[in-house]
Amino acid sequence: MRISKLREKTGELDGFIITNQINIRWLTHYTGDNGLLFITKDNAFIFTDFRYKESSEREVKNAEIIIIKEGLVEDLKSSNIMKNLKKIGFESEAVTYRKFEKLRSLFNDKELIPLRDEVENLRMLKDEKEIRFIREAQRITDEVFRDIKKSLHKDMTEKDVRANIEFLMHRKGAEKPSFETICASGKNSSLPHARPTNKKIKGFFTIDMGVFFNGYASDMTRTLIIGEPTEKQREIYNTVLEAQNKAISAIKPGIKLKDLDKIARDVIKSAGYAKYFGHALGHGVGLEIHEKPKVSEKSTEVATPGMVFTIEPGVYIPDFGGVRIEDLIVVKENGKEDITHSPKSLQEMATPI
Ligand SMILES: [Mn+2]
Repeated sequence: MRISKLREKTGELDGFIITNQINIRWLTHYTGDNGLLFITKDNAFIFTDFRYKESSEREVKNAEIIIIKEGLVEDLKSSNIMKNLKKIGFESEAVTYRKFEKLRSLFNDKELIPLRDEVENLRMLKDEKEIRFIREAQRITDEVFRDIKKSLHKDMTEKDVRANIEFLMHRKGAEKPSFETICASGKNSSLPHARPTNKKIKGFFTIDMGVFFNGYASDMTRTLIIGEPTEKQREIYNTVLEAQNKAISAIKPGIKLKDLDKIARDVIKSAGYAKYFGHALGHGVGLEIHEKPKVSEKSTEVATPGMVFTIEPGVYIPDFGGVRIEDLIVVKENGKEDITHSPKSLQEMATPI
């Protein structure tokens, strides 16, 4: 059970206040957006308001639901659950300064201990069910991409394509996009996080998209080449693809994530494009679109079965255009599984319209 795993990690505490709503969801399946989870050595309590009374009673099996009268922290105090407890942890990144002051004044007889990433570190390793949801989110994403690629024509703008993508996401059973869909073509494609414009699609055309399914995200990028690819476009495209393929091939339990970043970066460097690849190689994906582990030069983690992360090298040349190719990888006991099935060879991305 997830809560017991957290207790094992934080054994010195008498209680732990969880206020990051995603962490509360992961620990208890509670999906409301106003809640406080308090975990003791033997019990767990969710403080929430009337709006989530019925839904939380349906969702949560491993914590007692307490409907608040005054406020999350005030009711935690008046519940007296904390009465004989001394060492209380809280999530330093999920408590505003104002809330912290309230905690400090209401619980001035306790030792309040700021903690970081305790739940996020556990969330890095997905169980079978979580991987199923991510795989399903990616399956929908692959289907959307397949249909979109067939539907492109020369009079479409970036915004037209974005609208069609998001329509299809919903039609195919997604909850919603997992982030703002990127459709960036021509010179716009040199901006890693470009916003879609009213310009007609041409040149490199980067589509970065994903959906939520049962709360879990997918994330994929493909770069199409509208019209006949030029020599320079071919060279850049194949460099990024080679960087991605090499990094993915190297994934297996035990490899350092920073080594994966280096493998991809070295390919791009030897092709002379090092300064045009300015972001990390990848990031974890789960209940959040960006979560631990980061796959970068600074990563400290090693690939471990159950991790799910992206591999997304890119080359972005200002005033020319850019290419990014992104797949979603699950680390497995015997290696890895690339759960992205959309094509990505240069031939298949060249789109004469
Ligand atoms: Mn990504």
